[in-house]
Amino acid sequence: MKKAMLSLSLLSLGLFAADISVEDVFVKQTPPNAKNSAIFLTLKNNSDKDIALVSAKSNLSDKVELHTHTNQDGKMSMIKVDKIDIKAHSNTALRPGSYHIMLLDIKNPVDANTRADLTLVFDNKESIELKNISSKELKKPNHPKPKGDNTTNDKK
Ligand SMILES: [Cu+2]
Repeated sequence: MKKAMLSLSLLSLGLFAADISVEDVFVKQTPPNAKNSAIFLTLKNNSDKDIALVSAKSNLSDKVELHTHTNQDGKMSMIKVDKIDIKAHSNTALRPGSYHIMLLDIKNPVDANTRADLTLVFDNKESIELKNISSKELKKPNHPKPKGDNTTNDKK
């Protein structure tokens, strides 16, 4: 058991750059004819300075953008952002419904066998290369309740 823990921590050390580390990275699986996907991850800033993610590249798409979601008048929409900030000694999570690395015009649909490579470039000139990122199936967000369904949590 101890041996397994050790090799696991060595493995994660491999993902460390000096100032930024990456956790919980995955690419979203898509339907067979999908045009777009996204990569999600958590960025950890281990330094004393604020750092920003400024661009990304991937083998899955030639058009990779940094995006976030906004909620305007109750409508969720995606917008492109120039950078994603990671404050000193804190984490920024790229998660469904929030920040994400958008893969536009993907070359192939993303299925369970897809492995993604990803390069992250930061404003301190550091970059991080991640290889063989596995994919994950995301559950659809909760469907709106059908009209007239006033279901509550009351159990009778
Ligand atoms: Cu997007």
